[in-house]
Amino acid sequence: MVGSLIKEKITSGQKMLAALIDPDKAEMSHLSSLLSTANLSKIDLLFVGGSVLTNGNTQQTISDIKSICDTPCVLFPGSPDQICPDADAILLLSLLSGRNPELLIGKHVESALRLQQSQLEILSTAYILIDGGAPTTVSYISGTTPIPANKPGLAAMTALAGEQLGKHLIYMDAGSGAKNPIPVETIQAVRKHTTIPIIVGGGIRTTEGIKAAWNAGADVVVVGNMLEENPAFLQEV
Ligand code: 1GP
Repeated sequence: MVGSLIKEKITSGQKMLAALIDPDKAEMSHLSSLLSTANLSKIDLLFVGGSVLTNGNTQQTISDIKSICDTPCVLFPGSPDQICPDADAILLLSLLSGRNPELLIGKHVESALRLQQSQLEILSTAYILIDGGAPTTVSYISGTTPIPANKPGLAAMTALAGEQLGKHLIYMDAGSGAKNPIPVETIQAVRKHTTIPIIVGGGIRTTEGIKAAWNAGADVVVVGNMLEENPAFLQEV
């Protein structure tokens, strides 16, 4: 179970790395070279999904991944049509930084029965967008404004509200391809005020960036774009 794996790693003082796989960019040849590097680099989790898909097929991507490696696949869905029962778990995201009711509860109601039938492990997640210095697909598609990067207190209050609402995880995201990653002060503020595991991603392009997020309190760091551009960079981690 992915939730237990995260807890075990935290208990044993280990940090985790997740790779974001975008089904739109996941042809088999690309996946196999990326995942052979992922195996070598000991990536702990594969997040699969995107804010919006054009021609990608989540089901096919999960099946291709499962034929190559046994790293747990966690859905990171931008919409209910990305729910795939063959994954190991799903980040059931509530976009708490925004005020779009569809992404706070509407889509969850629509997908509740499908999720129950899928028997996917559900990881209820407080999803918090932090401004990454330029508009991102996720803020545009969700129709929400991210929390300003220089307001760590607001991020901490939002994350704490998520924990009080019973979420299992916090995912702080600057958005895929963000110009700036989330400032360490913001991660530290959220860590100080919450006790549940913290996932951090968006715009992390260096091994120093990964370590800075870990040291600031992230339990899981997510890399997407940089891994697609240069899979070898993870070998340094
Ligand atoms: C986006 O956190 C992920 O949701 C990964 O972002 O593609 O910028 O690494 P990048």
